[in-house]
Amino acid sequence: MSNYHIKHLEEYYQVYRKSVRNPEVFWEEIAEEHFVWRKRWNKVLDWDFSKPEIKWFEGAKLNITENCIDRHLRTKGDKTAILFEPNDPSEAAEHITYNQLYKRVNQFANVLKEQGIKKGDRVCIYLPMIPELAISVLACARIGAIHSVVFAGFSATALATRINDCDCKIVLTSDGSYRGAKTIDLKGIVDTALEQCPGVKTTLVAKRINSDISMKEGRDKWLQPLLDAASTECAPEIMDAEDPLFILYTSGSTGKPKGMVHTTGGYMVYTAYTFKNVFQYKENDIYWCTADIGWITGHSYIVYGPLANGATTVMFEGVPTYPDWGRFWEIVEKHKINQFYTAPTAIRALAKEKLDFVDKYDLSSLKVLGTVGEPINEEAWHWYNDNIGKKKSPIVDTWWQTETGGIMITPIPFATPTKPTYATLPFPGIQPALMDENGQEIKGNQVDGRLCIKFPWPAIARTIWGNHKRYRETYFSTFKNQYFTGDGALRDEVGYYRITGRVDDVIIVSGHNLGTAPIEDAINEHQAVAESAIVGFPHDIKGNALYGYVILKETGEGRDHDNLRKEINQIITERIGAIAKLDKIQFTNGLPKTRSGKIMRRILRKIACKDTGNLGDTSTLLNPEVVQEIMDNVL
Ligand code: 7RM
Repeated sequence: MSNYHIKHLEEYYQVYRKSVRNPEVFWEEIAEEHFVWRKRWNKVLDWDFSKPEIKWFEGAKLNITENCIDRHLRTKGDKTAILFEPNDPSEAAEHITYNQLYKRVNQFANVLKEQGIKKGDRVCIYLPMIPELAISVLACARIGAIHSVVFAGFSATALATRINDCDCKIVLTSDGSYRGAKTIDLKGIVDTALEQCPGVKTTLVAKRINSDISMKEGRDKWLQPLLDAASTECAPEIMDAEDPLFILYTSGSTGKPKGMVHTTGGYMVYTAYTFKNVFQYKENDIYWCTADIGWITGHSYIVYGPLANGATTVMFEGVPTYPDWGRFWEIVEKHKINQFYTAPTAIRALAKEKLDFVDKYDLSSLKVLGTVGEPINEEAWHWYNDNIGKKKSPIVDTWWQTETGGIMITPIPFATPTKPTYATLPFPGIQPALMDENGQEIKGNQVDGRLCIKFPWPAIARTIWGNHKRYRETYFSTFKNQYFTGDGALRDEVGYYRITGRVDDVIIVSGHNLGTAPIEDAINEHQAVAESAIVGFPHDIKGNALYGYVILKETGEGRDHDNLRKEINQIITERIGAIAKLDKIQFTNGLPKTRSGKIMRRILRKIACKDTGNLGDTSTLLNPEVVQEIMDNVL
């Protein structure tokens, strides 16, 4: 018998030991007992981190939507699969049952087929948090097309880069979206993006805000009439376990975004198993993850993990501030939410507001609270624990990444005693290692180092789309035979992990990963800018905010600095998105550089953080005099 559902600490340790002693037997039992396969695998695991090559359940055949939908119909066809809560609280929530989801996914799948989409084709999805988003994701999976969801807050340029990188044939979008009191012209953004995307022949447009948009003859088609005409039956495409399921882009510290490729069988097993245990989901529970499906958290823990367990998963279209700061808690009361999963940045923002916004609502349905996306500070942890969980709902601080596909280090609620700011223990099957600068593993407890994973798990991304070399170099070459996460961590006296943050040039702002290089590239496009460098500095709500040091060309001299700041942020918004805007921009005559010409970000970071007591080793600096100038003018 597999230990699909872990209920207490001793059981966790038993299961964990088994997962390390014999990973193949461990994962095989879970895969066998809890999923439907059209054909069994020949081999559970084949791997080599030096190539790197990782294959789980090789030879197995399946369709993930059969596991997420079809198999539940007999026993829970009338259960709500997706509970859609609109932006406007006065608009009725929509309960989509498993029976209805089956029909709507099949219709959408048939529409995609009619548009010429086949197994292996890439489909770009640029939709707001409306049911069509989840349904189109599943429709792609139904026919074996590879979905590439692009978060609908990204700009036209960012969208075009992602469309072109993986040669999407089609874009699924909407006439617009609601975001609190605002509407956003998504279709206009798509139109701009597609000027640079010759490969896209078709767009399907969902109606959401009923705006008057222009439709390009021969390319743009309204979605609804096509759906209405389509059959509600669509046989699932039978996929190999290692066939790609989706591509999802994540920022790197350099270069363009990386299209992480996730495959079918292992991803399904891992996201389902983690969902069940991390949220202790029981039949009839209502589960809500506030993320957007445009991020990995939404893929794994709004769509695939919950649906593979036959759960009810809430999709929220709006924002935490609309119509007021009580919206999250109003929804918790209204739908009697049992598991609530959000990000530290949201918690910090909510904690700044009056407690009245919380206390007005009955939160007694809550059983488990989750957080993800960045380290949660002690203060936010206690606010969440005291005011939302009323000290009775365990907080699961879940550490994981786009690349890991699923939750890696986390408490198991009611089993693992929690500790503020600690993600605690590795999930079964996960073998973390802390490494020192010389590439040696640091054993024992009360130590800190760079966080690596020694052994594959079923949901690890298999490659970067079109660039396997970059995959190897980014994740498998810093430490021999280890997957390197890019994070630093410490391990306390009982073996609990605390993630301390990125050790590379990725900055996490409000839970969004931002690489410094693409932002600097955008700034440098301004005709008055000669050079720039970005660092993070602590911010009450966002966790980190961005600080930019900018050197102007002669053409920029004497210009109005405030105006330049606006223009720089405007370029960033156009090239990347508003999430990458700089909070502070300091104009300077130079940047501290090493002799080999590398900007010493370490120093810039300390200055931006007002932590200049000890700047560390500056002996390799080519131009030490600029440091003082920068310090004198810090914002
Ligand atoms: C799921 C997600 C990944 C990066 C990761 C960390 C940071 C995520 C936590 C966290 C501390 C956490 N995917 N991170 N969760 N840091 N505690 N519980 O966020 O690809 O967008 O980001 O986020 O630095 O490497 S992601």
